Amino acid sequence: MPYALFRTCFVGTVLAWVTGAASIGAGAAELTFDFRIERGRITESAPVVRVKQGDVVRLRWSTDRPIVVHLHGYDIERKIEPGTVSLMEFAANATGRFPVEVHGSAGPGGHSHGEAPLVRIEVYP
Ligand SMILES: [Cu+2]
Repeated sequence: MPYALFRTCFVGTVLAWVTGAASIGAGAAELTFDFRIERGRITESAPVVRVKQGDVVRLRWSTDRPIVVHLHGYDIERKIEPGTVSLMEFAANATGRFPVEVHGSAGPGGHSHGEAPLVRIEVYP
């Protein structure tokens, strides 16, 4: 499955880069947010995560059923399984508003989305 292999390589690169940024840590905060997904929705209504550019952001996901979530812009995808916590970690170097969406099971590389994003990440300069 070439697409999956590409994903794995890409995520490995990003994580190594985040670790480097965190060790420099010039005033950047490290922020962790926990989200619980039930029936494909976040249990709170459309949360917005607001961070500053350069912050190291960790999103921790749990779910009541298998689901794939995708952080647009930063292009981080995670498959989340019930009974585990999946981590998305990134340095918020790009400013703007980035939706996290649920991916449909349209096969590798498929890109179908639900109606509204689960969460919006807002990165301010
Ligand atoms: Cu997507």
